[in-house]
Amino acid sequence: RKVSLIGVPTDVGAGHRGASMGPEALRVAGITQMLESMGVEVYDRGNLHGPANPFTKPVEGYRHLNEVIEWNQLAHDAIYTELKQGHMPIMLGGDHCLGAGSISAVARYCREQNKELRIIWLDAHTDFNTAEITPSGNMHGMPVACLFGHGPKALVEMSGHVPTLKAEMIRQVGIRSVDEGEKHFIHQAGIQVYDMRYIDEVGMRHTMEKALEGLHKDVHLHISFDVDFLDPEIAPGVGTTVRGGPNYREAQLCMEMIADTGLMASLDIVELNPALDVRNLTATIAVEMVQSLFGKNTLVRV
Ligand code: DIR
Ligand code: MN
Ligand code: MN
Ligand code: MN
Repeated sequence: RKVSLIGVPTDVGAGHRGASMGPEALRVAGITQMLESMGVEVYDRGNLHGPANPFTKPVEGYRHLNEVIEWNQLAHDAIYTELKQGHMPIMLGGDHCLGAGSISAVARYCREQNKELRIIWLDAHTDFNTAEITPSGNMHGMPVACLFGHGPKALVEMSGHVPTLKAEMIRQVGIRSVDEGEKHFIHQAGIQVYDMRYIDEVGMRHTMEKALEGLHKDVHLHISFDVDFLDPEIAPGVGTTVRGGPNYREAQLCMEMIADTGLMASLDIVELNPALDVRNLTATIAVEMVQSLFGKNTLVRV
């Protein structure tokens, strides 16, 4: 397997500074060495270069709109290039606004290849805000809405096909913070959300069985891993912690069940914020989660 690492060092979509240091923290935590130990051929493409964070207030519901668009276009282009070469792209974010560009590239590729697309969105948040309903103006809370056709034209149209996603293409897991307007909007859109209450009641195993239902060999499985999916007790290094997330074992099981499908074809790791981390613990745990996504098992699997 050939994997390309693409660092996208920006925090223009977030409310806190620091996610721009995420790519290097993941490298320091040994992501390349870990992947190599799993038998993967790793091509680290280094970091993309885009506009600085002006750290200004939102304008008409969007903070840093132009910078967000520019970074997303860069991410889109880089990820699409890797997919065309037959490499599995791993985007090292960067805040989650980049999900719009990244998934636009994946959707564009899938359309060309006649592949079915399935996204597993691991997050404490649904990221389904728009300029009209956002409480913050932070665009890391908006990528899913953009992919469903609601948002700035440049992002909504980035995949070359509007809307980029339909409800049947995405499952959200680990959700425990949804803003008031977002709640109604996500319901309207018909997205399948496995929130923490669901996970509490039926367990991670059944949750992932449901989320991964209906896959087959012509599916491109994309994982959008917002590190704030994890409980803050094990992952403090994120801008927007929400208590009550999956613990270490639950998160590992989630990743292992994704690995068992053998279908993961692209991955985003976003929202890691080294400025808020403790001795790179969160980056280290994120790398351990990715190791499970690549099929690490305790025992020989028969
Ligand atoms: C919140 C936070 N829903 C917002 N969103 C985050 O500002 O839109 N998403 N942190 O990852
Ligand atoms: Mn997110
Ligand atoms: Mn989140
Ligand atoms: Mn966030």
